[in-house]
Amino acid sequence: MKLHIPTIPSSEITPKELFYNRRNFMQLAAGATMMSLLPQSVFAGDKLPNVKKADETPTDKLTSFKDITSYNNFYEFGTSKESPAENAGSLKTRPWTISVEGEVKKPKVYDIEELLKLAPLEERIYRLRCVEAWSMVIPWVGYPLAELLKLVEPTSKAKFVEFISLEDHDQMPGQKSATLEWPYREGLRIDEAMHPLTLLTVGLYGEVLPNQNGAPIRLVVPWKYGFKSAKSIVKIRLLENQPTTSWMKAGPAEYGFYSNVNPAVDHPRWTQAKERRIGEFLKRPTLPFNGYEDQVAHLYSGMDLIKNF
Ligand SMILES: Nc1nc2c(c(=O)[nH]1)N[C@H]1C(S)=C(S)[C@@H](COP(=O)(O)O)O[C@H]1N2
Ligand SMILES: [Mo]
Repeated sequence: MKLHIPTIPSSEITPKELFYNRRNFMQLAAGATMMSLLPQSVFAGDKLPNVKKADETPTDKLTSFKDITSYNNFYEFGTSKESPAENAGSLKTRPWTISVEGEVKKPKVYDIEELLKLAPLEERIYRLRCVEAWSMVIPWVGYPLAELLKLVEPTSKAKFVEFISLEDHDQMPGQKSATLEWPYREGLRIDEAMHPLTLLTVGLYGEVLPNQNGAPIRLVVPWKYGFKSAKSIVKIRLLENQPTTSWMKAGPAEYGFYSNVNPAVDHPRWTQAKERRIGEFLKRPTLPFNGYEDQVAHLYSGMDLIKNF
């Protein structure tokens, strides 16, 4: 690497400046050597390199970066919509690993730097429908979770996949309250987890994920209510039996394991027939499977989706 040192005519340099410039140069040189030895990391706000643009652009207008990053549900940082953006600065996203374990032939602890390079990064513009009857349209960056699951070789007993978020009461002040059972746990059936729409997500709007959106790595399952999309994942377990999720424990009559977006099945305390798109005034009708019916309805053929809500 070549360093550009500003050249100042020697006649104008005082002894003090001479010392200062020399010290600066030495620090720069030391920094450059260290940087080339360290693995390259990226942080919130950095552009993600080599992202393949989405081939399908939905007709819905994208939600603004500001709304996506300042109106969040991330109970580890408090229960109000503003608290994740205010508090998630304390989350340390390096070093970070995801342990993939359970019913797999090749369990492995993956480092985040390896996960970032595991498969080509793609932009995916998805609608996100929160169970609270609001929605957004978000240009995520990631790759199908199936790319990772294939590498660990699930055994024939692997019927479900559990996602476990970070538990660290110092970094995550919301965990000092028992608003949910910590760590946050979610789950999918194996065929849902392997579906090409299920995205292991590392960015949005072309940039590294902001902490409040689940940095450094989260799931996005666009045909299910938003809470299925676990943030800041540290463990993925393949299981023979259906896991119990944090939301099922918090309210078994309100939050089922499947939680497919379904305008025909109301939440016990409010209707799911309509939703408010963040940034819009009038409500719009909610679509079955959040508009992804053509791609995913076959996963549930023969199932009673009122019982399996
Ligand atoms: N670990 C964890 N993951 C989580 C949540 C949470 O509180 N903790 N909230 C969920 C809910 S209810 C929604 S709607 C989405 C919101 O994602 P976003 O803030 O990136 O829009 O994250 C989901 N993932
Ligand atoms: Mo949600």
